[in-house]
Amino acid sequence: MGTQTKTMRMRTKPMRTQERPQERKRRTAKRAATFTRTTRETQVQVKVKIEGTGKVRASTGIGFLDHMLAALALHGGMDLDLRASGDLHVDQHHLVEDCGIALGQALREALGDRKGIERTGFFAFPMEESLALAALDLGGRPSLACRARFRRFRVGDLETDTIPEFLRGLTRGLQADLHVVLPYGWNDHHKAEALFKALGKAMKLAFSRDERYRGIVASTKGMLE
Ligand SMILES: [Mn+2]
Repeated sequence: MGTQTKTMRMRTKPMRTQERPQERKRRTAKRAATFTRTTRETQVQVKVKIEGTGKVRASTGIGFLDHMLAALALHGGMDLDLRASGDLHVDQHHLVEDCGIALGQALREALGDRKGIERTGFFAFPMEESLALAALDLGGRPSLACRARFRRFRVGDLETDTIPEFLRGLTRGLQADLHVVLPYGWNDHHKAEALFKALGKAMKLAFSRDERYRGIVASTKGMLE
């Protein structure tokens, strides 16, 4: 009887193989990347640090896009320096889409093997009369669902029909599945800004590290593809 009680009270430490100092360093290091994308149409340079300190600079030649990128980075808790130039004399399509692709690629490089991270994130961001929802999965399969309508052709100097193109580029660069919804709202500035802020917050959560996933990817398959 006594022996049995003793056995039941026994506690076992979780089996965890000793972590090499090198692995620990990599697991806890600040995640950052620099990425440049050059085509005949545009050039985009991105520097990003996932564990940021509020240093954000965006310069694309489109003021409202700069404002949106700054909002995304700030609410995503990351440092961002994004500079872009290109064929704005054609229209904004190439440049905005390529900014999305390049930002996605830079983030993808900064994330590395995606081990030890939350992987998914979502957020509902209110902005006065508008609400934006964003749900993100870093599962490795690029896909976009965008349910967002704008009243005007432009918001500030940004053509509103390029917003889904930015998001599509981002999902391709980042290898992520992204859903954004604007269930209601009136003012286009508020709607766009709420959308980018919701996305930043969803990213912050999806990128965050969780000790419970140490050394593994958060997938029952054991890999992300
Ligand atoms: Mn604003």
